Amino acid sequence: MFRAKRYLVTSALPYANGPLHIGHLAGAYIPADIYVRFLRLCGKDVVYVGGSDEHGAAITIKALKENSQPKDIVDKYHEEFKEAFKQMNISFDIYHRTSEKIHHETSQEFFRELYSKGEFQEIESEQYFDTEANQFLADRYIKGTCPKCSYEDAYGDQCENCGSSLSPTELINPTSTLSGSEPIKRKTKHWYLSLDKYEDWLREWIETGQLDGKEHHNPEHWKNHVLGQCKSWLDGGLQPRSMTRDLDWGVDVPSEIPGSQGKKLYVWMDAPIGYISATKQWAVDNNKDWEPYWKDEDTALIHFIGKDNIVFHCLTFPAILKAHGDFILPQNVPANQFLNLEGRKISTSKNWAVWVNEYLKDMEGKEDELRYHMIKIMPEKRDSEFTWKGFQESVNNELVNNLANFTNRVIVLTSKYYDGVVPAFDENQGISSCHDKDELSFHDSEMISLFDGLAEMGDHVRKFDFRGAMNAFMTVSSNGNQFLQFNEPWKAKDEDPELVKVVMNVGLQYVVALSIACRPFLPKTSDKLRRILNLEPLKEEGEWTKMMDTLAEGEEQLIANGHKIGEPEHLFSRIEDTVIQEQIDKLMATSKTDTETNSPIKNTIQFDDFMKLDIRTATITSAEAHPNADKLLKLSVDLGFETRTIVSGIAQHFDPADIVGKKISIIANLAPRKIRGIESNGMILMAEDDKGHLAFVSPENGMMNGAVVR
Ligand code: B3M
Ligand code: ZN
Repeated sequence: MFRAKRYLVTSALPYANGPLHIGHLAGAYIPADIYVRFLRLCGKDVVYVGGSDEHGAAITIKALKENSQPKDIVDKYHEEFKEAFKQMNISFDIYHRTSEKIHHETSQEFFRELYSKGEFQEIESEQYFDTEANQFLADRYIKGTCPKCSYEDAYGDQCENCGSSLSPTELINPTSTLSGSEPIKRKTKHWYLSLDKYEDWLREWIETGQLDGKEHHNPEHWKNHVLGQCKSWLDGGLQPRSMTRDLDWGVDVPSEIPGSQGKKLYVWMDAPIGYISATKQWAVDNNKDWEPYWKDEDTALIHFIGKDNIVFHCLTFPAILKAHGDFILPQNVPANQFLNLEGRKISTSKNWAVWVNEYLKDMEGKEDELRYHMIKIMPEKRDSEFTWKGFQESVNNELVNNLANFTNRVIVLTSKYYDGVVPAFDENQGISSCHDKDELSFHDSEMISLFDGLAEMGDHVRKFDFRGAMNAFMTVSSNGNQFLQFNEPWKAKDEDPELVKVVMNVGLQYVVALSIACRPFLPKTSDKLRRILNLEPLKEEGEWTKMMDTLAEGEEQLIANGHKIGEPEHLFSRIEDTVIQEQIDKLMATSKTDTETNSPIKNTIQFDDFMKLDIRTATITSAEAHPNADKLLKLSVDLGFETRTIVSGIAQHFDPADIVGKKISIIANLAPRKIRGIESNGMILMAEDDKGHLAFVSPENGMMNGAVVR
């Protein structure tokens, strides 16, 4: 079995072309931060690296649109990110940036090595060129009609409607999103990495966990959706992928390579190498050696990312590392799914987001509250949803009513009964407990319950199940609360003062344990609790392990008798309805509608074009989930003279049972096409409002099926 001697943990490098939102936090930063803090609390050797991804077409395009320079944009966002991460207490050992010299050199070294090993194929191809903007167009900046599902707003690399990955030349009626003009094809030469060559090797590594004949990792420890995505890419067959671009911003293709002029590294080649350059810089700054973290087989490399980055971290980057040689591969890539917001996808262009920097201003001091709620709803296995109401409930019902209430009661009562001094107690006191264990003293049996609860939390963290871990943590807190409730020291104080000493001592042990256990989730709260307890703040140097050892041995206490605690102070305060309502109002008021963003009226068509469409009324007679796609429904629709199957991308908007019997309109003469294995005959007309809600376009009551709409 693999035993890590050290850990190198990474969080995806955010693109420095727009502010951070809560989806970023939930996807790649909070989970990584929990993990590394826990590892440090266990005394592990861990380096946690991150940084801004400052290259890529998105940045040049933004500069072009804003009439500024790429450098100005990345400088601005890099500083903003750094500050936001700091305030959210994301504990990077280094937060680097890909515009640094050390990164350009490291990336070029990779390119040279792959080039000299003959890993690239030089391929000349025709690519879209925007003559107005005078540049080749990155896939994302070409839009057109999806050849698979006819969705008109598909991007050059992907159709968001049917999920197919596309290449820009497949799009029907392509337009440049830069100038709005129709791009022309122009020849250009690029260096392609033969991913196909690595297909078998990658498959073996991912599916069996074997690496070159040796056990590398246990694939059962990988998340299902990560394995599933990898498998579906592999099953689709890997193609050579271009590792260079025609851009004027990015890492230069090394100049000694013939034809390198004007060519830059593809951002997805250089960005993951950013993890390595960040580690190098960290080593320089801290007088350490970076190489063991990337080259020793007993290092565990863990990448925290969002699901849209899976292919790059599980296939492309590992292939690059392998092609280069001498580097280790990730032990795990615990990617998260997406976080939605108030019923809709988070969208930067529609300003449908909770921006981290605004949250930090509006909700000053409530960093841990946000962390708490994000962990609670973390999209670990499936997409999840943030609502402001949900956030409020988490804070008021859980942080205030459970954690803060329990700790505060213990502290206040200790101050009141013992003048803040941890009471010594008699081992033989007390027999009744809600968590009774046979033949153990009252105190010992409580300490064992505490140990068990904490151990459970630790198990969840190690499995990357952070929701489960925080749940276990909160259970420890509620057990403490129950214990206090059960023993009612406020009633027993006068009749049985000896018992009350035991009870209060146990309560204090719990609070100390919570001050350590909360650290990965709520670092600021940990500091606060330690201050209230008049204990040293945690340095994250093995304190968890020490605590577990102390509890396991059962001799010493987590907090010594006679220790004087500090002043009571509330850990959390309630969030009022008005505060929540303000946030909801702000979201609604500042979000943009489709018409303001990307649905302008399309190009004029002729009457003849319209007459080509055969639109008919129909009724949905059955609806069921598509077996191979969670966004799709398979519908039967009655046209009066025939019944057809239509596959429609509305599964996330309607429950199949609710739409049977609905009157609808369809395009009846659309060429049939297979959508994820099912042939679809026609398209349902849907209206979408500015909030992304969908409605059928239904004829008025009484209209027959199959009537012509014109
Ligand atoms: N910047 C994409 C993203 O933010 C990309 C991640 C790079 S990780 C090496 O989703
Ligand atoms: Zn499509």
